[in-house]
Amino acid sequence: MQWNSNARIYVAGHRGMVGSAIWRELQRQGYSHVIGKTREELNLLDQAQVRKFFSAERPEWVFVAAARVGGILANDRQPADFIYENLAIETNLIQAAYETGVQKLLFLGSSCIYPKLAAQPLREESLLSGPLEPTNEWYAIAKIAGIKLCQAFRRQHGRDFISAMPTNLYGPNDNYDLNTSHVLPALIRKFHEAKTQGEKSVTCWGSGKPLREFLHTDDLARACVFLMENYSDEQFINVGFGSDISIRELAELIGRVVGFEGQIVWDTSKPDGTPRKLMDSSRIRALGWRPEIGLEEGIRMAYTDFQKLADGSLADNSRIKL
Ligand code: GFB
Repeated sequence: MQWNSNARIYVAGHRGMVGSAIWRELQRQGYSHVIGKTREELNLLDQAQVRKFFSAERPEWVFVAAARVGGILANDRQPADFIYENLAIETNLIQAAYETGVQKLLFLGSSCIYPKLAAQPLREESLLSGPLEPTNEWYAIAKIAGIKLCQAFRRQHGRDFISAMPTNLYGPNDNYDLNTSHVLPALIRKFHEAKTQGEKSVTCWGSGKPLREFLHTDDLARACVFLMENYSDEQFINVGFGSDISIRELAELIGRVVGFEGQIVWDTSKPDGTPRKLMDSSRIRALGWRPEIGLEEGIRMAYTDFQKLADGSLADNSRIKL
């Protein structure tokens, strides 16, 4: 069921990896009135600015794709930034959406909200059933609070605010800064630079044993628009790919795609994090959504994007920290 195609739709975080994918999907589906604000135009940490923006623009749909995100090391090293900024962004957006009568809001969390050792695949019911993964509990608690905010505004005020929990993501506009990025973009960059610089080996973090599930952001964007058009429930909903891969196999796959033939070395002084976080996505699959981009195909697409950044042929690569 498509919403009216000229609904006023605000995508918070529209220039990030997830927000830009949602933006492209909305345009693909013919939504013509999509609003985005850069950090310079609207500081989402400033409640007064957010209230002023919502009062002026009066969006009818809101996608909360803005967040302070990062890989395992960034989360572990900057706990205050990850918990404070994500709490501030989500409380400012959700409160302003309530105050200005936004008709529907989709909040995006992450698979790290689940307990470190929860039964796999991760079902939504396992939320808060055990201790979190220490390296990202700060981000996880902020995202759990976001889910609860949406549920509370539905219970107390009848607002149609929903939440989706994506698995590990990758795609265009990803972050390639090796200190703050997630594993997939980090390894694309590491293997590319090792190949172009004739290095003999690439160093990856941890043991390589953890398993991770990866979903391309174009598939997530299709799920987000699908949920906005078709889902209205207090229950938050997992959005996963459906299978996972060890970090070691991922490194070997990315090495093959990039064409690096040297050695892979494992730096076990770096944390492994959660041993596994494969999501049970049967709820959204039962509604009719399916991922369409396989991992190898997606990695090839991501590598092509990275090469455009690396050789500077992408006009605006200021947003990607290389
Ligand atoms: O993607 P990643 O940083 O985050 O790490 P998580 C995934 C696994 O890849 C870990 C290993 O076991 C890392 O040790 N790894 C190997 C690497 N080489 C590298 C490398 O060069 N860079 C990085 N980054 N990892 C995140 C959470 O957990 O998942 C976030 O910290 C968020 O909050 C995100 O929830 C979805 O998958 O472990």
